Amino acid sequence: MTVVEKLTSQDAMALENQYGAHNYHPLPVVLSRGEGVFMWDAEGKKYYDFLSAYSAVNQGHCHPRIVNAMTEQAKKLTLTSRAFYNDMLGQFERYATDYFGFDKLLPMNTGAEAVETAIKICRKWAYEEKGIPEEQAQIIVCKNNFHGRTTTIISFSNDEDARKNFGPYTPGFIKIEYDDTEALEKALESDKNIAGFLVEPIQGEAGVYVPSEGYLTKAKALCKKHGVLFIADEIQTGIARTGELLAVDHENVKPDMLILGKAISGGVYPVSAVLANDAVMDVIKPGQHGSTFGGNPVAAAVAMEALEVVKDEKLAENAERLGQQFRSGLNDYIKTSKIVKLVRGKGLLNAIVINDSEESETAWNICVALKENGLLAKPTHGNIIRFAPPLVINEEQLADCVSIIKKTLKEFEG
Ligand code: IF1
Repeated sequence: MTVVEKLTSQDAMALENQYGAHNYHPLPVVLSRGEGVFMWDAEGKKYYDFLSAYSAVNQGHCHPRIVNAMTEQAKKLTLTSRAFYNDMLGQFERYATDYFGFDKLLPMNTGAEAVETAIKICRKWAYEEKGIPEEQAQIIVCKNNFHGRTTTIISFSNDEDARKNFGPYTPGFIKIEYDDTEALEKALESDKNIAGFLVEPIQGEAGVYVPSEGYLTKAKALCKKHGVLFIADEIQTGIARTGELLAVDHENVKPDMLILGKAISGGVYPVSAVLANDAVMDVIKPGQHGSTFGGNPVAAAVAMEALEVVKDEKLAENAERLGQQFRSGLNDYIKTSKIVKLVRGKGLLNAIVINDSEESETAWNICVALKENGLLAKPTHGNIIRFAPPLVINEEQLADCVSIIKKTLKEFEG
């Protein structure tokens, strides 16, 4: 007997409120179906998805090829653990290392797990290859970073909501200003125990901060000069989101370690990975790292198909072209707007900044009104609204969404 029942939106929200931890404050909408750029709520109302599960659904909701890859593999073999080999993981590792241009891949499940994995590899490399004294490794991170929610990762966050009362915190991190190569150079010169520099090529959660042209190039060069690993967290900016396969590709920068998650599986299944060349990845020996589900056959099948879809459907090119169309449409509106200060972003990772204080409810209220008008988005910090539709969106749908956004913003122009 199935325990799943058809719920009204009200019932579904009441159940979550009563039986679920209150670790989120969702927009008051209950979704029950997704297809491509659309989602439908429990009453059948249709919405454009302009969040894409924070860029995990780049290939569009329930992409038939990716869902099929999952269901076919799930009928054969779902999980072996890494105590034994399986016939899918090696194929995924070969496929993905060729796809992104690295020697090796370490498979995990969530983004935070992959970030933690990269931190562990970086530290181990520092002790065993660079000769930094044990327990002394330092990793440089940027202020206003978002790399996940584990205890170590929030240890180097400066977002009080993310870190307050979760101590004691993991040491070994140095915070510098984002998009500031002088600050990076100063930190690299100030401490001989620097192991790595962990950075988001665009700071997503902070409010889609696109760094200056050349920042990544200069940062990589400084890391190379000081024998420090350049670690790119492309969990949100990767997989074609910003108009290139990776955000670092806009500057042709090759990280020493690449961290992927979210859309590597098209949002169908939790898959994440760290990629690096042998000189770095080979510091990890049997028994030193792993996870129950990391590298499972379903994850392997799903990720290969999800990445193949990105290429076949030219999603990076689509994101580049439609991102230009989106920003031009919004910039046209901003010329005469009192409430929207600017639009910024790359590809189809964009955000508008509302001309109000961080504490104001305006951005939230605009998102509630957008929902009423059939488009789902959510504010990041306070007065910034992120717009990130699935990359399969077409010109006509994008134009329709720009009209919805303009129409809704007009309701708040006073
Ligand atoms: C939530 C934010 C985005 C990420 C980057 C690592 C991770 C994320 C650059 C960790 C995850 C998610 C987490 C999700 C909401 C979303 C988010 F608002 F939290 F900050 F996208 F900006 N690196 N970001 O963006 O990956 O462990 O979640 O798989 O926590 O609600 P994860």
